[in-house]
Amino acid sequence: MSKKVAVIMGSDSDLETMKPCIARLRSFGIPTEVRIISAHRTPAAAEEFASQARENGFGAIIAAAGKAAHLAGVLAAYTTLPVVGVPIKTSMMGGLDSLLSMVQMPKGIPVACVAVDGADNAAILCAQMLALSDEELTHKLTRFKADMAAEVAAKDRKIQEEI
Ligand code: RP5
Repeated sequence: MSKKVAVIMGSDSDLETMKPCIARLRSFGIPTEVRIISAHRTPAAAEEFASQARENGFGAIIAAAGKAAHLAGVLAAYTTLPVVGVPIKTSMMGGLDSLLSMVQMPKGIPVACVAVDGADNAAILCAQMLALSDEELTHKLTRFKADMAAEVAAKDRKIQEEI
C-alpha cells in the first residue's frame, strides 16, 4: 500500500482549482486526504497536522494557498516530509503574489513549488516522489507518460491531415 498524500488548502475557495490534483492522485491509487487548514486562520491546526503527518502515514504534503500564501512554508517548518506548494491564482495579481510568497522560502526550509494553479503537476510530482520506493506506482507513472506521448502523437497526425 502506497503512503498517503495530504492535499491541504488554505480555504474552500481553493477546492475547484485543486480538484484535478485530487483526481490525479486517486487515479494513481494513492490514498489521499483532503483538508482545509489555514496558516493564518488556524495556525495551531497547521502545526498539529504537519508535525504528526509522517507518523500518520503520509509520504508527501501538497499545500495550496493564495495571496500571502504561507501555508506550504508553515507546514514545511513542522515536518521533514517533502512539501509541494500550489500557488493559487488571485484576482489582484494573477497569482504572482501567491507564487512569490510560496517559492521564496528561506534557506533550510524548502518548498517545491509548481506553477500558478498547477494542481495536476503537484499530484504527478508527489507520485514520482512516492514511486522512489514503490514499484507498482513506478509502472503506473511509466504508463501515464506513454499515454501522454501517444496523445500528442495522435494530435500531430491529425494536424498533418487537416493542414
Ligand atoms: C488564502 O486566501 C486561501 O488559500 C485562498 O486562496 C485565499 C482566499 O481565501 P478566502 O478568503 O476565499 O477564504 O488563505
